[in-house]
Amino acid sequence: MTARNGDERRRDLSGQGYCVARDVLDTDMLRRVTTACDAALDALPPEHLEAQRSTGSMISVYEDPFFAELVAHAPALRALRDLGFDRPAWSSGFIISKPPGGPPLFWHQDWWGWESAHSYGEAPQQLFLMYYLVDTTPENGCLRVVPGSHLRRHALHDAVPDAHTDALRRADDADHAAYAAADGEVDLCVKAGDVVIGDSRILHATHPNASDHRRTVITLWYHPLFHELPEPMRAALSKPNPQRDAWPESARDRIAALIPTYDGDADPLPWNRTPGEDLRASEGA
Ligand SMILES: O=C(O)CCC(=O)C(=O)O
Repeated sequence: MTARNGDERRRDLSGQGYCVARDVLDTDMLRRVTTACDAALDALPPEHLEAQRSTGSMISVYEDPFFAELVAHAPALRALRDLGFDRPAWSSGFIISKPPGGPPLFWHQDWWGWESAHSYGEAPQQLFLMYYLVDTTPENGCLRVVPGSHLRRHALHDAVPDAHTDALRRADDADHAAYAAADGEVDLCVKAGDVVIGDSRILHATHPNASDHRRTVITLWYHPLFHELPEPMRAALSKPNPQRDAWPESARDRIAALIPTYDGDADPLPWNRTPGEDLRASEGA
């Protein structure tokens, strides 16, 4: 994929649901992030990977305050600013590592706010920043996406209404539609240190990892227009966070400007990860 300028990336994100910012991690930061991830992965009990065979590991970045540095990484915040988002908030993140021989990740989307009419409009509620620590290819488990599926219904929305089930995580049935080729899918191969920025509503999956090496990604969840979100959504995102509170002060200070806060009295939006009928197949359909 050739490098895209800021305007093109903005158009890619709103129309296709994703864009790529190049070289967001320099060699030193890439090495430090890889060291932190490898330490967390090497400490995992085997049961963890068995329960998450399709995903690979699922380790919260709150487990290591080092990741505050990545959350507040200036080049990443610049990439968001270039997209028009200069007041992002950040809520969570995970180290997701597909071991050699790992099966494909199931098709899914990650947004949980489908109870709100806001989730059916163009503005993004939540973005992922996915940092791959090795160059990705279809052979080692690169990301697959269905462009435009953040705004338009796709057959997968009905075939796999909520993919986050234990059976799909374990990859019990390799022939399930959740792992199959999908209409309109594209491979998203990137270089180590690039970041894929995507709308949390986009349908995405991965290829299996047929290489001899770990394929690790860190997914961080930002809310690019937090201050414009409906109050119940802001209330849900601003709930107390004991894991974050347990970070040392230096780590909390680093991310202080990114902490979602809401001081109104709206009830938090209920969690619903299944898009309703208002997600239409195409405009006017
Ligand atoms: O493992 C990957 O490449 C994708 C991870 C993913 O789907 C996610 O973080 O939502």
